[in-house]
Amino acid sequence: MDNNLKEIHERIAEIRASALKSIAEALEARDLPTLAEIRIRHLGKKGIITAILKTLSGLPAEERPKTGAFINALREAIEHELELANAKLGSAAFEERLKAEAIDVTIPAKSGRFGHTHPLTIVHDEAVDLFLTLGFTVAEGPEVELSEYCFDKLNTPKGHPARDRQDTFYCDEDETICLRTQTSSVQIRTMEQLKPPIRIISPGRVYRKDEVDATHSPIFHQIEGLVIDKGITMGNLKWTLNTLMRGLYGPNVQTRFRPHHFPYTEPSCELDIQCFECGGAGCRLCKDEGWIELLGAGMVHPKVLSGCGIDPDVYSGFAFGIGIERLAMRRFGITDMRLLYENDARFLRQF
Ligand code: 2NM
Repeated sequence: MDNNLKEIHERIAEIRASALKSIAEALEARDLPTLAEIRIRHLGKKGIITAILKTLSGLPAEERPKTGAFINALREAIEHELELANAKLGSAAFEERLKAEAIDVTIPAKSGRFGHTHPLTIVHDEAVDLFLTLGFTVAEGPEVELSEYCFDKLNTPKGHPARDRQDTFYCDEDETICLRTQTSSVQIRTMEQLKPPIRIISPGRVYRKDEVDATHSPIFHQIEGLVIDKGITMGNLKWTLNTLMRGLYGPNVQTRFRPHHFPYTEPSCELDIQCFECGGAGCRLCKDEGWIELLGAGMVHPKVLSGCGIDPDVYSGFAFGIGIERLAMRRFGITDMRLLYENDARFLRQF
């Protein structure tokens, strides 16, 4: 029995010495995996400490508590040393990671490549903003529209050349539904729904059966405007459009109102501005005319008003339509409309 006791105590001393030596070596080698392995080998369920505890049963009863306390002290010593070593290595490893992953926030950033606003959108936004400051509201409507709203209610009855299959995309054989050829249909819908005073613009996409060339596209964009109230005159029309032109082309722009014809306005006119390239002398941009045609306008026809339930004896109003492509081309000196749709970044970057 004595022999047995002596053996166990020698074994405990051996384990203590070899465990502490391995821990010290692993710490020296900064070897975290080995520390983990030492922990399992000594303190694990099937580890050395558990095994030696089992041999307690071979001791006389009076020797067991004291020897058990020795083994527990050994367990605690190993645990303590392992924790110390882990803490030392752990914080050192953390410091190393911090150093390796440090970011120098004082290095200037690489500048990214930004996109920018399309020239059509630039002039669209400018024009819309100007109208908003004048108290207009934006109205929208469908692009697939009843022919009634595109033509009939705009004093353009069946048989009118504007309704020709050559010019308009119809969606059915009966020609009752079409792709809108102008956003006037939105003005009609608004007049039917709201009582005057009305002050709206309707920007949007419109469709014509045109072949693509330097100045035509089957899909293009428009801003139309409409003002209806008591006592509205051609004078209000001229002031509004002159104000728009100054906003778009600067305070010195010269305008010219020329008589024209539209079925839905009476009287009707077109608005030219004096060529900003040559000052009116004649050049390539204005095709030697000195003037550049920009938009159509007029006093809303009494038939159009009454067709929408507005009494033309009480109310009057003006309307106008501007092509956004034309506006952008004049504004930036672009001579081929197709460039606006090809989305070649080398072209678009210039604006
Ligand atoms: C234009 C030219 C002249 C116009 C007329 C109307 C409505 F609905 F009030 F009758 N809206 N837009 C109009 C007038 C459009 O585009 C060149």
